[in-house]
Amino acid sequence: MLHQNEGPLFTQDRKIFSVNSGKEVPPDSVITADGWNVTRKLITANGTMPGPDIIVHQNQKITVIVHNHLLSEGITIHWHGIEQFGTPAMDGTPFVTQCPILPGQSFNYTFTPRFGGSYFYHSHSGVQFEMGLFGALIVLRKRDPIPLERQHIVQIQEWNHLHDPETLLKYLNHIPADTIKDSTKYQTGPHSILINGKGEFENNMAPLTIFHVDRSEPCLFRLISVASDMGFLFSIPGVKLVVRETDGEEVNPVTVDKIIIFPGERYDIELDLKSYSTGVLKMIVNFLDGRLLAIRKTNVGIGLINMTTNSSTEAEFTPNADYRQIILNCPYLAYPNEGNFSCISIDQLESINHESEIDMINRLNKTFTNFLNFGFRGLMASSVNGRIFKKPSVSALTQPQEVNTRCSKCDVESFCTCSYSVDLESGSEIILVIFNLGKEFLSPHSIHIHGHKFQILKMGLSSSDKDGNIMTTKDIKCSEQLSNEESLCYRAKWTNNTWNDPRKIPNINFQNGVRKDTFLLPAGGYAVARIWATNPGVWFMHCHQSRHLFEGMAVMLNESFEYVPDLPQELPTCHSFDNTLHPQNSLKHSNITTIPPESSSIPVNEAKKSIFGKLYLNKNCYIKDKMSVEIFIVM
Ligand SMILES: [Cu+2]
Repeated sequence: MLHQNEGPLFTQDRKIFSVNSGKEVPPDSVITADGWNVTRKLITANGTMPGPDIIVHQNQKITVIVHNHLLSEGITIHWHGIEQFGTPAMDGTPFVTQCPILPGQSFNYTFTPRFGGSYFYHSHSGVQFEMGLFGALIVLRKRDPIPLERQHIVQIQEWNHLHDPETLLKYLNHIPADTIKDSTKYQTGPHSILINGKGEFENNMAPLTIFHVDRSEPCLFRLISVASDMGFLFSIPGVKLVVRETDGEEVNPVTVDKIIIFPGERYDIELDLKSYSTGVLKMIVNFLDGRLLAIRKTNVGIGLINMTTNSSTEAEFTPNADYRQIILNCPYLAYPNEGNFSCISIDQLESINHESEIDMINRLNKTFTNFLNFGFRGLMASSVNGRIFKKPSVSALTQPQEVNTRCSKCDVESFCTCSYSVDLESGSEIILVIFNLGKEFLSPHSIHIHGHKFQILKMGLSSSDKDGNIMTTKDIKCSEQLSNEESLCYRAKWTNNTWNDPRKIPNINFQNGVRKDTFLLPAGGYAVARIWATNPGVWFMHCHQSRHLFEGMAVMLNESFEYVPDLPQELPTCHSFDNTLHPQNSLKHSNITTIPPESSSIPVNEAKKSIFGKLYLNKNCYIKDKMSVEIFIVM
């Protein structure tokens, strides 16, 4: 660690000290990460990692001015989970909804969060997210039962304290797959887990994040996975976790012991600590390794919950070895290698429909089913339906005539590289069958959608045996000619034809299936999810595990383009210099009209009344009126 004024630092007793003077240094004056004594380059918002919390009210219009202070990289900021109703150009996806903000430029992101809950913002350009450019975005509801002063934000990330993520990414692609199991040998794997930017490595007693709670009242912890690739298992040993929300969707509360949380997911949990003695509770986060998500016992992430003002004794609880613990968000029917656990899958959560979805255009009585195989090829390119996603060289939303989405080189059993785009017909009900099957490498993925939340209607979980073999689902048929194990599974169907009417699928929940913008797709299994094509725009849908995204596991949803609202005239354009563009391959754009006022479901008056730019502050952080991006050299 390196301090701006004090020079090199060392850690001791959860504190940091100057090597030169021996003096203690204030813990928030440097980004300590896991306390490893080597410097690493970071890219941050306003100089902190995580960046400042942004806390706003539901239906409050906000503007965040992003200024790019970097010398050599373009950026965009994505508002993860915010559906951007009527403001598709504010989604912050480079070359899908906007051109990157170049060094020295700024971009005003103005939008209105329509639903409450826990969200976050992060760079969607390159590896800047992994280098520290992220922060929490919390949308408060009037009816939220726990007041802001008893809410805590828990951002969980993996950390490699030696390398920059770009080097790792390139390096990893050149290592033979069979040697990757020993990731520490190549120093490619993460070394530690950070909670709100703080963690430890090999008991180095680096400073940890401490959450101060008054145990006489219930408190809310908003878990946000800002991980790059890894799944985590979260628990507070001895404490029941009452799950109230996920991804901004309120659910009938479930009480669990542990939660699996994958990159981009959020879980809001309520804790009732009245019955505990005073002292310090430990929040524990484990890495989940491999396709079976084996619980790693080392490199644990720790956060401290201090239930008194000045005690450092550990709180008492009596672990009961016979007790069968409940894990939420299992991607398998059971956890064969991991002790005494019961599983709750995500489709067992029930949504509390306090508010209906928002439609920018009218719904039609039409249903389309799309099968999307998130194919994973180990350390080679990943794809969706065999299309390895290539970023357009222009902003697809704002320069539709210049986008080439042709994937003509893709065959039923071969892949190709292209800017894959799926058209969604205006106003229709879209059933997405999302799976990970075929002869490619089976792996759980964290599937994220922009502009929508998936309503999870059904999960088709696979099962696994103790040897790590996965028994894949038989509900999906990959090919007429080949077995599922032989096919690449790019043109899949339901095995049972009657399921083409989604309402005839057994155990499907159209009533109150939970809505999530990010979910854990089981290896060898599937999810049936629903969206309504009533939010016109071009939306990115991709695996939120960065490595898989970079390799090409992404698709654009070209939704109701003729109803895309008027975009700000001044939006920058960008393109390669290429005089061989073929306009006939562009996204459908011919009848761009403004949205008919009678079909808008957002009351115009309400939008006009909303407050402009007023941000609410968390007591533990600060926010400037401008968010800037700066390089900080730390550690
Ligand atoms: Cu993935």
